[in-house]
Amino acid sequence: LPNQVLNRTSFHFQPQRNWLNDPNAPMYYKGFYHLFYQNNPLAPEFSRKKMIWGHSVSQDMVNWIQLEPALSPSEPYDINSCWSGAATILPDGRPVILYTGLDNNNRTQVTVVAEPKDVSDPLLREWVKPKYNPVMVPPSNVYHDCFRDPTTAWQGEDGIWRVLIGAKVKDTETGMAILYRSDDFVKWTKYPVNLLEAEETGMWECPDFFPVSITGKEGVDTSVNNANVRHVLKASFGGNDCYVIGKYSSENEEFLGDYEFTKTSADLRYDHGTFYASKAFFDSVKNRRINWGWVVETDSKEDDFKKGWAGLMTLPREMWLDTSGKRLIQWPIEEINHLRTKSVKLDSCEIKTGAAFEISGITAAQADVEVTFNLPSLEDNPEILEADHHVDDATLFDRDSSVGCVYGPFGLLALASDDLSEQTAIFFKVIRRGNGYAVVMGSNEKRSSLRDNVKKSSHGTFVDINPRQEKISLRCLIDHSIIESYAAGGKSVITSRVYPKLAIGEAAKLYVFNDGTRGVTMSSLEAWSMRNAQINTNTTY
Ligand code: DQQ
Repeated sequence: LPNQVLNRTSFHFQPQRNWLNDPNAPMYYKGFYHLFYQNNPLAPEFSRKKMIWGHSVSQDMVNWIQLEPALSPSEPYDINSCWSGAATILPDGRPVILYTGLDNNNRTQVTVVAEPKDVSDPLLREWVKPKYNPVMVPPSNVYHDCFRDPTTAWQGEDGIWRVLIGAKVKDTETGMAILYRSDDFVKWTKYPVNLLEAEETGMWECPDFFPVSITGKEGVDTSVNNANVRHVLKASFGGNDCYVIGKYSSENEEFLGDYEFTKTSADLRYDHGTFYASKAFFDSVKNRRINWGWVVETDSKEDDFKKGWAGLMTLPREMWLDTSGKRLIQWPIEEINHLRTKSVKLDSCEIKTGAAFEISGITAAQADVEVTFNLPSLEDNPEILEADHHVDDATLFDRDSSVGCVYGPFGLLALASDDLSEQTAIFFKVIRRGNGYAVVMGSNEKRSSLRDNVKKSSHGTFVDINPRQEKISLRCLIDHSIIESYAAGGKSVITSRVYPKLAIGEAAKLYVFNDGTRGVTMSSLEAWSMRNAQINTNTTY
């Protein structure tokens, strides 16, 4: 088998063949979870001519059955593609989709309603487009190709429906979420004031808007608004999914964010790696909010044609507000743990400076790893690297630029070959900042593959914990060519897409390493082999 084929994942959502991008309209309906997605069914590349909605169903969000496409171009208003959108469950339980049609007039982006043909079918196999479509067209201050991606709609206390559309103001770089309102889900009127906008951020794609509880992990349905919730507005721009937490009032039609988008690393991000165009939904079965994100390939188009497929979803992530109220926490849904099989467990031990020791006994190419570290003697040490204006983010977040800094880089080497010529380091560094210490997390792809023509980035971020008081925890889900890394119980997340040439199948290894000049304590490590999930293998049509 060509190496590229061996990079296929075993428990991440993807179609059997060809192209996937954005998740669309995730929902739960009559016993099934539904996931729709942007799909070119004819080739492993984005189609500039015709994109459709792929559709799969599942009872656990781990194993999936592929159904026939849900939406395909058929009408003058969507003849050139069915782009992203979302589902809303109406008060009587019927689901309805709002999506982006690319019309027959210069591919103008319009908003289209689709309804299930038969609401008694739990699989929702057939969707119809009512005669009154399209229901929204770009307003005069927006170009025809900057108006798309309707959110899940919500009802205010007045019973009126609201929805957001991602857009950009003509001839500027001001991105915005335009608010539309409707009494009947048919006739939609633009509200004169945007729910949110920000200069210099460019086109906002795939906005999302939902409440989060301030009292616990439980999710809340999209129309809920009271003193116990705050709201999250997410927009995809500049290659990242950025979010603002704030207070929303439907009465004043106002969202007061705690800060503003800047299109810099100051923005809060769902994920600091390869991740885009995510979409969240409320799971009424387990009372939780779940987010799906798209992970693009970072190899070449030629490689994608050799593989015959391109694009995956992250694992579905439960999302809730951190007790600080300052950020969201994300964690793979508990159902993923059912794939755990053979495990290894290590007792607390010291990871000496320069060490790299192998964690054997599991399938390292397909694994779930949980590890915690602590720094026994983190005293006031002037030798510890200081984050001042001399150290920019690129240096700070790069593994190699600080080999030998006192604490770190230490962490895991995933998808590594036995000679370590291939390895993806997921690591921490502890640095001095202000009067205290800060923890940096990174995922370094520079040595991830001996192959050329694949992108090898260094991703990084700060982790919001105090290393003097808290252990530094990391969970990595490794699946052949993707590594999802969750630090501090999901406070910071980095997804890496890597394409090893040697570290494939049985030859892939996992190591714990420490390149700092001081030892660190690994207080616990548990790792599991992961079973294959059944993902879209049995097509029913
Ligand atoms: N992808 C869709 C658009 C959306 C973009 C087209 C984001 O609707 O804005 O496939 O990745």
